[in-house]
Amino acid sequence: MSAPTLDRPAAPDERALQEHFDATIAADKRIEPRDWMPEGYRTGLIRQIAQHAHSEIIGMQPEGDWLLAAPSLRRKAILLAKVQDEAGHGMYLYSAAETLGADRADLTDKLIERKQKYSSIFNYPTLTFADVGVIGWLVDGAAICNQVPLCRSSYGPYARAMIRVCKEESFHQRQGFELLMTMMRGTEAQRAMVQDAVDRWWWPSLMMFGPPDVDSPNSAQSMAWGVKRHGNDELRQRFVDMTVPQAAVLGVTLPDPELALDPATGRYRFGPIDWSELKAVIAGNGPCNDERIARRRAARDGNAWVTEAATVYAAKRTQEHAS
Ligand code: BYC
Repeated sequence: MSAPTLDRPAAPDERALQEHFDATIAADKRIEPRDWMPEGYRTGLIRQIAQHAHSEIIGMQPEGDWLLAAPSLRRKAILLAKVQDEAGHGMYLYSAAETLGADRADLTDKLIERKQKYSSIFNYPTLTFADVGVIGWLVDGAAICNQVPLCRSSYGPYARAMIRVCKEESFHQRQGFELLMTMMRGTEAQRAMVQDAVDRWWWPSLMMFGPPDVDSPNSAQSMAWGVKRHGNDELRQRFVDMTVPQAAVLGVTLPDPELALDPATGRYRFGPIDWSELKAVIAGNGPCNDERIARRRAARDGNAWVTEAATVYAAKRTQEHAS
């Protein structure tokens, strides 16, 4: 019998690492933070997760605008819980980005300097309380369609964060639907308010899913790596198919004369989307882009002393433990 060797195995070369990564993806297993991963996978994930985290944090603003004007204590408590949930989602997502080596403060700076994006949907104003209901119903509904498949994303921390996020988004969608149903059973003026909000949010909600697949530079690679599980068009279609029957139950009209069930496919055909609007909003020229970023900047700068105090305190505690 030969003596066991004390030599450590040679570090696997880049090709072996790549093969192991490819096999993990092919077997539909998870990549975890300590695993080797191609640089493009890491930076692509940081890009998407940061964009997602920023969307949650900026997404607190349009609904947060109604916290002081909610029509009852019950509505205020529900809205407060929802807005706090969005903050929580942002925190899980920034934590997931940190497992890839990103720095949270740096990501916030990139958002404020407009070097990273957040969802176009949050650049529209919330003009009436019906907008709160429509955001819950349509925007959270779109988020569910988009994010449920992300629970199976190939990157472990992102997929696990999505499980909790999706559970909370389901509550958000139902509270939106319930609010709208209550308003639809109310006065003529309330029904008109709901219809007006639906008219304004419908098309932007469809744009949340991103450009059509043919114009989506990231989709193919992202799907090959199992980060995204479906293309933008398929998820948008799922959202339309889910939402049209719900609109009928609510008694609202979706603002698209071309919306019609295709008997051959059982799916709804819809009219053309104005992609120039999405491009303009992503480029920073939506109705509320400047306001959203200005508020986020004010929050970062105004609260810098808290971060500074916490950092000094943490350093002092570490020093005390070490001595
Ligand atoms: N808005 O190649 P593509 C929420 C960008 S929060 C802005 O298709 P990808 C909620 C895209 O980033 C919901 N930008 O990209 C919170 C890319 O630019 P970069 C947020 C958009 O990544 C509070 C470029 O256009 N959800 O639910 O394959 C209250 C080309 O696009 C948009 C997520 O973030 C857009 N609509 O696909 C209530 C979900 N669309 O990054 C609710 C996670 C595209 O190359 N993210 N862009 O500079 C995703 O699933 C994907 O990132 C997207 C885009 C489907 C959004």
